[in-house]
Order: sequence, then structure tokens, then C-alpha cells
Amino acid sequence: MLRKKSQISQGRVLFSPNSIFVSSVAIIILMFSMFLTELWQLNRSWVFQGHGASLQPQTMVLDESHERLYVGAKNTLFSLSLDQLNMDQREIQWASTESQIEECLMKGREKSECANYIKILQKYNQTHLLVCGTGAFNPICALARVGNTGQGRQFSLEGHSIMSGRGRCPYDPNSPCTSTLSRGELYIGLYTDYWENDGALCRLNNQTYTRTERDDRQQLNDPKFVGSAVIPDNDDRDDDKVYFFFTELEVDAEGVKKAVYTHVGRVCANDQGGQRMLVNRWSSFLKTRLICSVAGPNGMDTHFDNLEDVFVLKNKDGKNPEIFGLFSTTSAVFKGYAVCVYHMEDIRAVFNGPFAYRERPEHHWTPYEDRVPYPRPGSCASKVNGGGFSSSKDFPDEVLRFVRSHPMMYRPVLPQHRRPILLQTEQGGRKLTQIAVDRVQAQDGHYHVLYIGTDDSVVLKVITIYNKDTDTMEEVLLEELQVFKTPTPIREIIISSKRQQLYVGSEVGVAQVRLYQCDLYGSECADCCLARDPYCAWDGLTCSRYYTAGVYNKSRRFRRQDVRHGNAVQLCNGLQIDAEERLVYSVESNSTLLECVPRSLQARVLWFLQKGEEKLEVQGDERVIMTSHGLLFLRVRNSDAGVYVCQTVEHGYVHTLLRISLHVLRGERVESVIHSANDGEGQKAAATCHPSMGRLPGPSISPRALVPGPKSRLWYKDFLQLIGYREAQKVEEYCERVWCSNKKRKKTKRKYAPAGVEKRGRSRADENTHRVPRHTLDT
Ligand SMILES: *[C@@H]1O[C@H](CO)[C@@H](O)[C@H](O)[C@H]1NC(C)=O
Ligand SMILES: *[C@@H]1O[C@H](CO)[C@@H](O)[C@H](O)[C@H]1NC(C)=O
Ligand SMILES: *[C@@H]1O[C@H](CO)[C@@H](O)[C@H](O)[C@H]1NC(C)=O
Ligand SMILES: CC(=O)N[C@H]1CO[C@H](CO)[C@@H](O)[C@@H]1O
Repeated sequence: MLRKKSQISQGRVLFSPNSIFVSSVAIIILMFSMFLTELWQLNRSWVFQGHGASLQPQTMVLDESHERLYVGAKNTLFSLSLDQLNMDQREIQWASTESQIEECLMKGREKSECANYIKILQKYNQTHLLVCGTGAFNPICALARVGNTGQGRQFSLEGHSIMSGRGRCPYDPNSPCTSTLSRGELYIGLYTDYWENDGALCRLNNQTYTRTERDDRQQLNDPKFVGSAVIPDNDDRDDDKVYFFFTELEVDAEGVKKAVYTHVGRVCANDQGGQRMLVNRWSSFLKTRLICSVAGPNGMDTHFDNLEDVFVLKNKDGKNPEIFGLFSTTSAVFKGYAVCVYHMEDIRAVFNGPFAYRERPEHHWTPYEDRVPYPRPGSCASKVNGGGFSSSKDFPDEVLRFVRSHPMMYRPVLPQHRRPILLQTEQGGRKLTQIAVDRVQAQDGHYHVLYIGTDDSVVLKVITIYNKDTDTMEEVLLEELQVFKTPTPIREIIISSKRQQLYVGSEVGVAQVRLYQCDLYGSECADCCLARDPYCAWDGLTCSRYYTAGVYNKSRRFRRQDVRHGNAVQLCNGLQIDAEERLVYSVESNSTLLECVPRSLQARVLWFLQKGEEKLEVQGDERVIMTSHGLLFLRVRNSDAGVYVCQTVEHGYVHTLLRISLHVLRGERVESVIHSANDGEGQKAAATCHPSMGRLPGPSISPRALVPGPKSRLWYKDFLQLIGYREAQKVEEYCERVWCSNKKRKKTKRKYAPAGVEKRGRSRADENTHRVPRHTLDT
């Protein structure tokens, strides 16, 4: 199923069957259309499925330097080629022993759970990976050697490195956890115990284990760990902070109802804990709420409080990545999804703002207004901040006590534009599971291309465009990529910008998909342009990958792209910069259009008939009409043959666009065709946009239909067919295209099916439907 979007005016009901969703955001309705192509046939995708049995990948890591993708799966660690996943793979078998499995079964666990699910996979250093698995409810860790040295590529476990994985890896394969590794230290959010009572945020190295307080519901209450990242504050590495994204259960002011909220928590990377109190506990842990909501009437906002996935889009200096959160509603009645974007400066501002305070758990939060001790609780022991302390162990007790009792900030973090950039109902039961984002430089600015995984094997490729003037968001669904044959939840999406590939993990395997396939958008400038895919631009010959000025290709000068508006009319008219020579055949008594459309709408067009050295300006009459698309002969005569020159005049600048040699043919065959085509209006109308038309050379049509008069008006579609459309199969498409670009001037946005893409299944492709190619592996 596919979606499409069109804007809805302010305050209209959005997409809820229960009218829960009302929004001032201009939102987007999703419609359906299906254009299926085989990703495989396109050589755009490969799938790795292991040895037939379900692969069950748990975690994946990209290693650009070794050109490998590491996949932690059930009982196996794979190393796959980034070039082509299903070639040249290596693997490490790391199953639990018989006695471990037996012990696991004895504890009453299912057979399927009693295996070694590799859930933690981090690049430890240039030559080693840190790998941890559930070890049949007995977590285990080891280092794996990777690299290019010696005979072939290395890929093996370091036997001596095998150690207990307790506190590093969950027991249960289904337990949520998140980890990140920085400077040899593993930061991890997980349940550390067999019974899943002890959710904790931890740091491990060989010497110390630092974590959140045990059994402190203020710090963590029933957390679900979703994401984590180390983000520097400034150039002083002692100020580096580790951010964790998770949901928590919170007791509300009445002390009864429990609600799920999304929080971002952070600690200093160099936090050593306290000396007398908070020993081996974070001395800098603070957290706050992330808001992702849509405003409704009567101040009733719809909140998306359940974080499904988070993506940290790094920028150049690493200090100000953009944080993309994929959220769902927690309502049992209505399920909806939203993507919100957060800026680091907003997150930092909240952590620098007031602390939250409440007398008792059942009271409301208020801002803490008394004196805050120094150094400010939550700051790191560093030169820039932290009052000149060299270690958190030196912090005054007062600071530690404060941070222990006030982990929560008063203000929440609001998203960019104070609203989601994307909204989605759970259509047909489809759930959204994962998000990854690529920053793409296009001609009219940079775009964030969102790749959103669903629970039915699809990755949606979407851009969202913010309109400052109207304060609205527009979503453009670019492609719907079905990456696995069987419907299964997407569990992981990794982007390699360097390779322009997407690596997608699900229960059944790992797929690799190229980020774009520009030629799918068709072989016409307008098709390419209207696709609004920031990866693609019209280069004068084909729709191809757009490169910025840096990689400018001189031989392909005319790059045309307009992601923001998709204005093909402006971009694609009069593409020929140098006067093009054309040959047009027509049939005597039939009609013919010599197409010539100026690039600029302001330009005036002049036609000349070349007679030897002489050029005679063509003056229009009843039979020869000068239209905005070119010179239209209603009934071509033999004497009309000749060379026609199309010139434009704009601001006094005369430019020759085209020289057309018109040949006029005769023939009885032609006559009979004309007669049969004149049989009845209905038949004619049906025929005008039919692919079987126009096999004869040159664009042509029944003359009768075109004679302007009271009874027989000029059929728009007939007219469209006339305007020099040489490939008959595309007439229909072309009709629609011109119709649409007309509409476009009224600021309606739409998009077209790629030419040559097979159309199957149900298609609600009325003229208002924005069509999106759907690419699938399914046959
Ligand atoms: C990576 O770490 C391992 C284990 O500590 C060590 O043996 C190896 O030499 C390290 N490699 C590099 C390149 O530092
Ligand atoms: C970790 O520490 C232990 C004891 O302090 C030591 O024996 C071991 O070699 C260390 N391992 C690494 C990888 O540094
Ligand atoms: C530039 O375009 C030409 C012609 O299409 C192509 O052959 C060539 O590989 C391109 N070069 C680069 C650097 O993209
Ligand atoms: C010879 C020729 O091109 N005839 C065309 C004239 O127009 C009619 C009506 O559309 C066409 O059917 C003929 O093919």
C-alpha cells in the first residue's frame, strides 16, 4: 500500500477515524497507487539470507575502512561485503554449548530463546570488534579480530578474550538495549539481570563499571532503551557527553495513572562517580522529556510519546548533529506515527535550564527555584566547565546530593518547528519501526531523505519540505522499497553515504539497496523534475544522479532539478540550447504541429519559412495557427513543405531554437485512416490518448476535430497529442503531464509514474493522485 500526500488547510481534521487528530500543521494524506518493479531485476538490490534458516540478525555495524558489514545474528557473526552482500561472506560460529542450552531449558525458557543471540556489536579499535551475545540466558562477550592482514581477510574470535557478558549484554534476546563505544569504553543501556528488574545506563572498561543507581525509580522507571550517542559539547574532550534515548513509565500527578514518556538522558563521558557517595554511580546523570506532538483545537494536543527509533545525523564537526525521533502514540484507541527533529542547541538549553522539583511523587513538577550548588550539577570535570575540578571524585558532596535528587529537568525539549516533520496513521495495520536519514545536497539546498522501515518489509523513502511563508510541512514520498519478499518487520537500517547504499536488516536476512535509481523516473526532463528526488536531476539526456558543483561534469552541462517546487514547466521547456535540427513528416490534409516552446514564458516566438537565403515570417491564418506550443497546421498542404525556423525574442535578445524540415506525404492509405477516424465523437475521444494511435510518421490527428467552430471545439487531449509527441506509447502519460503542469501554475504538487514501470494491482490513480514507484522483490 502506498501513500501520497496532499496538503490540508489549517485546522482541518487530519487522519483519525476518531477525529483525535486535528492539526494546524498542514498535513498530508496518504493515498495509494502501486507501481511495482523488481529491485532485483533493476540490479539495485541484493539480499543475504545466510544458510536458508531464518538469519535473525540482531545488530549490524558498518565498517567502511574494511569495506565490511558485520551482522550479529543467532549463533553466528557474519562479515559481509559492502559491495555485494551475498558475495564473499565470512562467518564466526558462536553457538551456546549443549550444557548451556540444557541449563537454559531447565530455567523454563523456550528452546528458541536458548541460543546465543548476538546483540552487542561495536568497533573496539581498528583491528577488533567487541561482540556480546545472550549465550542462552548467560551473556558472554569476546573480541573478534577483523582486518586485511595475513592470508586473506581475518575474521575470528580471540579465544583468550572471552569473558562474562553480564552488565554488557541482556539475558533475553527480546530485551531492549542500546550501546555505543567511544575511546575504548562501552556505554550501554540495558537490563542487567535475568529477571529484567534492573534497567541501567552503564559504562564499562576493563577497570571500572559506572552506572545509574539501582532501584531508583526517579532515575529510571521501567525504561525501554532505544538509542545512544556520544556528542561533544566543544573542543575539550572532557566535556563530551553521552546521550541516551529511552522511554519511561511515569506516575502522573494523581499518583495513579501511568503514562509512557520519551526521555533523553545524559552523562559526562569522563564521569568517574563520587568519592564518598555515588561511588561507581554517575555523578552527572540528568534527563528530560522529548516532546513530539501535534496541536489540536481547545489546546488538546495529540502526543506521540512512545519512541520507536532514533537516528543521530552527524554533521561535520560532530557537535551539532540533528536528532530524528520516530514516535508512535501510546493510545489504545488510535495508532499514529510521527517523526520529530531536535537540535542539539535546544537539548543543551534545556539541560542548562531549571531543574524540575516536586515535593512528593503525586505532586506536580515545578521549576526548582532555590540556590543551585556549584559546579552546576550535571557539568563535567573539565577546563571549560566544572569549576576546575580534574575528576568528578573531587566534586563537593552538595553537588552530588543535588544531582542524585534532581535528575529531571523542568523544561522538555521541543522539536524543530514545534511539530513533527512527518505524520502517519497506522494504515492497514502497517507499523513503522525504524528510521535512518541521509543528508543530500541538491541544487536548491540540502535535503534530509528519510528512510523509514515498516513491519511489512518496506522502506519508505521520503523528503519533507518546510514552507516558511505558510508555516506548513509538505511530505513527498519518493519511493516505496519492498526489500524482502515476505512481510517482516524491518529491524535495522544503516546508510552508507560513501557507497550510496542502504543496508536493511530483518528477521529473514539483510538487504542492500542503492539509495536511488534515477532512470526509473522516466526518460523525460519533466518526469525527472517532477519526481523531486534530490538525488536525481535531468542532465540534458537522462535522469541521473545529481552531483554538486564540486563534481561538476562538463560534458553534462544542463543539470535541471527543482526539489522544492518540482516546477518542470520552468525547468524543462526549451531544453535545446543550440538550435536543434528536426525532421517532421506529415500527411497531406492531416494536421501537424511544429513544436517549439520557449524556455521562458516571457519570450515571444517568431516563425520563419526558409526559402533559400531568404526567410519569410509566417503569419498565422485560419489554417496555420500560432499556438503557445508551436505552429499548428490544421490541414497540411503539399506546398507547406519546407524548412521552418523557430526564434524567440526576449528582452531584445533573439535566439534561434529550432529548424524543422517539414515533409508532407500523400497516400490513399492515409485517406482511409482519416475517414475511419472521423466516425463519431465518442470513438475519437477514446482514441485520442490511446497508445495504438499515431503509428504513422509524425504527429497527426483527424482534421475535423480541430477545426474551431461552434459545434466542434478543439479537444484538449487532441491538441496535446498533436504537440509533437513522437513516442506513441507515452501519449497518455504526456497528456496527463501537460495537464498537470498547467495545474502546477495553480500551485498543486504532483508527481508521475516512471515511464516503463509496470503497473499492477489496485491503482487509485485519478488525476489528483500523486504516484510513487513501488519497488519490490516480490514476483
Ligand atoms: C585493539 O585492541 C586489542 C585488544 O585490546 C589489541 O590486542 C590490539 O592491539 C588493538 N589494536 C590496535 C590497532 O590498537
Ligand atoms: C583487564 O584487567 C585485568 C585485571 O586488572 C588484566 O589481567 C587484563 O589483562 C586486562 N585486560 C585488558 C584487555 O586490558
Ligand atoms: C561525465 O559524463 C560523461 C558523459 O555522460 C561520462 O561518460 C563521464 O563518465 C562523466 N564523468 C564523471 C566524472 O561523472
Ligand atoms: C495519415 C495520418 O497521419 N492520418 C492521421 C490523421 O488524423 C487521424 C485522426 O486522429 C489519425 O487517425 C490518422 O492516423
